[in-house]
Amino acid sequence: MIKYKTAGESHGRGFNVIITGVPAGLGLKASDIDSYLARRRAGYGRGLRVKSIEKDKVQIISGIRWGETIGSPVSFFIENKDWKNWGEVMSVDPSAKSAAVFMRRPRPGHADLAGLIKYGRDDIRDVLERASARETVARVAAGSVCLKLLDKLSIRIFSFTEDIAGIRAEAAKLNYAEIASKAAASPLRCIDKKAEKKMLRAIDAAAKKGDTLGGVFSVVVSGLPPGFGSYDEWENRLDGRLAKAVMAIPSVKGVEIGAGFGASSQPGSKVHDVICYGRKDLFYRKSNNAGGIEGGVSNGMPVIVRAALKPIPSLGKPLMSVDLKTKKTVLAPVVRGDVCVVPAAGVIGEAVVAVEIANAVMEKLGGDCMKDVLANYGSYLKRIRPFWTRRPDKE
Ligand code: EPS
Repeated sequence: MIKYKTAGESHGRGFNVIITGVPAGLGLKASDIDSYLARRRAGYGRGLRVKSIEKDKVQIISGIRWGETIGSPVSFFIENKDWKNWGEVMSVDPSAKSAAVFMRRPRPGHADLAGLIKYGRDDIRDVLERASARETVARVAAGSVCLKLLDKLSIRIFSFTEDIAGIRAEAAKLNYAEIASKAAASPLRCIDKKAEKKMLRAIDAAAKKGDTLGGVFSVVVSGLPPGFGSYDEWENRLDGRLAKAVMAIPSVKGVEIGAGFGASSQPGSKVHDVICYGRKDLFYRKSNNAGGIEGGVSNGMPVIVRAALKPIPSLGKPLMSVDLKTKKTVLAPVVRGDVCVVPAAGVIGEAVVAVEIANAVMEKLGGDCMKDVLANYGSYLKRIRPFWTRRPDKE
């Protein structure tokens, strides 16, 4: 099993991430991971801190020697460059407490009030520091290891922005490689230039008004053969595992697999993907409303996961709240933040999906080193050869 844990606070020293279960012999360089981290920081609508303060470079602490994993836990440290400005506020020294200004106005939509009640704290800072989406830098670092692993098996993952504040990108008749490269070239990771223009304008208008915007991103897994995930126990279903990982991204409020909610309003005859057989393609589906998963098992079609994000809760023009001490109605505080994080969330989506897919792959194939993983994969692909074959030209 590939598992990871993160530790760190938004304005603390930085983030640790420990990833266990990574097979030995996987080539990994710090620069590979850094390039994923840079993609997460990018995107129009990000705030001052991610644009100009944070650099997000991993320090490899363990698990890698001479450019390869060695089978021990892989761990990274990612420094918060902003920490130097927060040394006093985030001090571990008890004497710093007397000078601290407590945050007592919880922001609607944030973890502020619920977290304060839960952990019995007096200062909202104790809550927001860990609830902050800054933590996703560590998730992306973990995901980038899994993306590398999956790449060795020709399983590729990419994302794109489908919607910002109700402005929908038109679906284009492009193959997946073209969608991925168009998304990478767009400041919003959007492949529809016309929609992108409107989205950019909407973000500028929201920023001017001190408001924030949500949206929808899609993650696609291409090249995943049938048979990963299982219906044997409820928690092994691949769709359930993906939904949990994607729903746990900050601000995500809805997750769909394939046609998702849209499937509920159609009759079964219009929803289910007809099974076909061709000499070259072998068994394939005419459509992909199932989003590549049937019965909790991958069916050989691309896996499609879509997520809806609420607008982030730190508003430039704040909503009303209540002061925790005086119980008086007050404005929530204005804190520095982002206007729209949908493009960044897509990159985080790729990472958390990669962890789940890599996990399903390792669970099925086993293997302590890449040689074993690849040999086991080869033998599985050989066994299912009468049913499924990779067709990159069709993806
Ligand atoms: C965040 C608030 C902002 C974001 C931060 C997440 O930070 P700050 O309050 O320091 O300006 O910039 O995201 C990141 C720093 C990041 O790397 O994603 C929040 O409250 O969730």
